[in-house]
Amino acid sequence: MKTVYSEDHKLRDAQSEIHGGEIVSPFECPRRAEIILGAVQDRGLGEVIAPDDYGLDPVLAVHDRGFVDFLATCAKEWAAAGFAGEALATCWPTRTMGAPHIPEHIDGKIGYYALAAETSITTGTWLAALASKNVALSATDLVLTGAETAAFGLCRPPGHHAAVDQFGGYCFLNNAAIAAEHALSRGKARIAILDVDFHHGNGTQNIFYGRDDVLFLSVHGDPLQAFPYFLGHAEETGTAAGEGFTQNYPLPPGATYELWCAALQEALERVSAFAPDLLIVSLGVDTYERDPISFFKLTHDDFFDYGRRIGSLGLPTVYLMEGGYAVDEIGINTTNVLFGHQDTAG
Ligand code: SP5
Ligand code: ZN
Repeated sequence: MKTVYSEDHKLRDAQSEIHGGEIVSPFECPRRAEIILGAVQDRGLGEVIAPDDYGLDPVLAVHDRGFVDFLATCAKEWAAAGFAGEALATCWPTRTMGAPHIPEHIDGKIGYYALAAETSITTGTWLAALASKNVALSATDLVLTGAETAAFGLCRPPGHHAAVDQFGGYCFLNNAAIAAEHALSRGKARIAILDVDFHHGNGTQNIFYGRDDVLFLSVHGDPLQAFPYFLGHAEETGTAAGEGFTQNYPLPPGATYELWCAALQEALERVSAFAPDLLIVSLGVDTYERDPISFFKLTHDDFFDYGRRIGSLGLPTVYLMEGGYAVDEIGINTTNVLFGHQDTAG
């Protein structure tokens, strides 16, 4: 299986994350991608190639123009406002306020476009996010052109928390959604997105909630107990034309592979019944038993096993990297899924 990778991910190198009331060094760090790349190379998964540049059109097919402009200029505006640290949101349009206007001051604007406070915006963030969506699009094109039956986009920063006009949860542009929309624009009729990251893919759900051409399925920590806390419940199944095209599988703290795999099997049956032209897997490996911010109990072997299950669907498949914060073991866990896939799909 080929891997698409860009060094530009290193431009996203934030120093601050709000965690447990402290400012800590971010869990989502450049070393994550380096360790995954190392495992891809050391274990001989396949060729590693650089992405093409797809420009902004595929981004604007998914995200709001004002949001995209905000991401592109936020770090500069923050510095120009005289703030010394990285850009962090501290004030939101909450349930009692709504948002009748978009603030002009960057301190207000960042609150309008943020869905969580933990994620800072730095000077290199925008270029890294652009490179990450190019990685996703290039990996998708490897499969769309028929050149490959499966491909791995080593995306960083991740994307699945990014909504139409919100960033957060370490995500800025929704790589999986951008890839799905791109595949539709290239003549594919039906796309399935299977999100196996520990966290609910609230952004992806948000983007496709009213649509019947993209099936969204997510297995994740119950939002009553885990980030992103306000979306990802089992009763969210889509709206209007999209009714029945979203399915969530929230699982409780301590969930083992037995429970997790039962949910995955249900999701895979939904994928098969939908018979998509393309399967996009939002691949987060923060389901790992020693992940520092998550609560599932998957082992190294479990990642290989579920890769086999996904591969046995026999669908054109693009894996796009999302989360995973047990950095020393992120390479083995990620490549285990990809080798598992290859083991059945050939
Ligand atoms: C892409 C991705 O995996 N994003 C995750 C963003 C999670 N950010 C908030 C984490 C809050 C963690 N609280 C954990 C308490 C653990 N003891
Ligand atoms: Zn995650």
